[in-house]
Amino acid sequence: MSEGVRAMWMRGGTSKGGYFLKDDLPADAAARDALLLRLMGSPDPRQIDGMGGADPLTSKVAVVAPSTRPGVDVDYLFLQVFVDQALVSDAQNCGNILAGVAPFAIERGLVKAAHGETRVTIFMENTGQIAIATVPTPENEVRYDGPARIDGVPGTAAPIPLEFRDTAGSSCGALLPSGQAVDMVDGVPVTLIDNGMPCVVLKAADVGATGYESREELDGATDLKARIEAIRLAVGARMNLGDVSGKSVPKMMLVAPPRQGGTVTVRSFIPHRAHASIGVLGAVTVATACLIEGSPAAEVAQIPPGARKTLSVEHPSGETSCVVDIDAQGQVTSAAVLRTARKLMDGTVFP
Ligand code: NQM
Repeated sequence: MSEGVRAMWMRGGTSKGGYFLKDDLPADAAARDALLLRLMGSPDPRQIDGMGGADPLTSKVAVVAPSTRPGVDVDYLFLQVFVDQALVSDAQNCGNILAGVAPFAIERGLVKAAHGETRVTIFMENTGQIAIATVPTPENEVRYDGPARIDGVPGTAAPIPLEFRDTAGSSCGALLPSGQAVDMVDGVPVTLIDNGMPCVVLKAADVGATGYESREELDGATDLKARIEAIRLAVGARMNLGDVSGKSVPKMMLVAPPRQGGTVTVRSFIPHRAHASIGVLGAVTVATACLIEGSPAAEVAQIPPGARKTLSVEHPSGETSCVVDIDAQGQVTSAAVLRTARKLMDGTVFP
């Protein structure tokens, strides 16, 4: 590997990371993970000797391959490269890095660009589910610039809508893995829920927070972090995730009433640092929690009427809108989130 590895670096939504063709990485998972740790510069809180940005949100990897599944264009494996531990985890999905997968697949020739826009069907290997990304390709080439704005990213870029179906129970086996809307953990009412991302949703006020803190305030709140980590560790087995001490899931979602005219306000821990905004599937999962009667999220949420709802999740850098379809039983049947992506570098990285 001393000659380097072919890679593209991209911003996907509000995250950033390396995009690799599966064939450009070692086939053996242990060798692949060792290489990725080296490329990112982990473990080191500054990742000074690598490409990582010293933040879980910029220490991410997409591994992409042509798919052999019927009706699917590409397979996408997401890997979280921990910043300060020698750990690479495939235990979660990432809807932000997902935003760069379709442009990358087109750029690498795995998918032929249509004239106008190209729909790319992506199998998300981490959770075994499908997402459909639509990429503007006006001249049969990916267009990155455009008018779409997402909170947490300066400026505008080409819109890449992402559609998700059948995300309930992606990692936990059921939308509500404990079988209940509310569980009591350490005296705090929580909803254990997975609509694409395993999450523990609780009222910020129940753990002594407001839900309107900045990322920096939350990262500095040692007692609060210890309290919610104790809750997280206690629910791993109930969420069918086992011992979660070395895992990046479940995410901890502290909710409060909306302040900007949206549906709900969230401060998320992913799980040990506060998120600068919110994850894509994390947002879909919290939005779904708001629709569950009797849940802590439902108590603080403002829900708009109709079978197709735009649920605006307010977060530290703005809001993320999730468009969800609801069936007659009140279940979410599909969700869509608008993202953008940007190609930053295409070349060779050296271990
Ligand atoms: O929830 C961060 C992110 C994510 C994950 C995290 C994500 C999602 O913002 O789909 O995108 O929760 O670790 O990239």
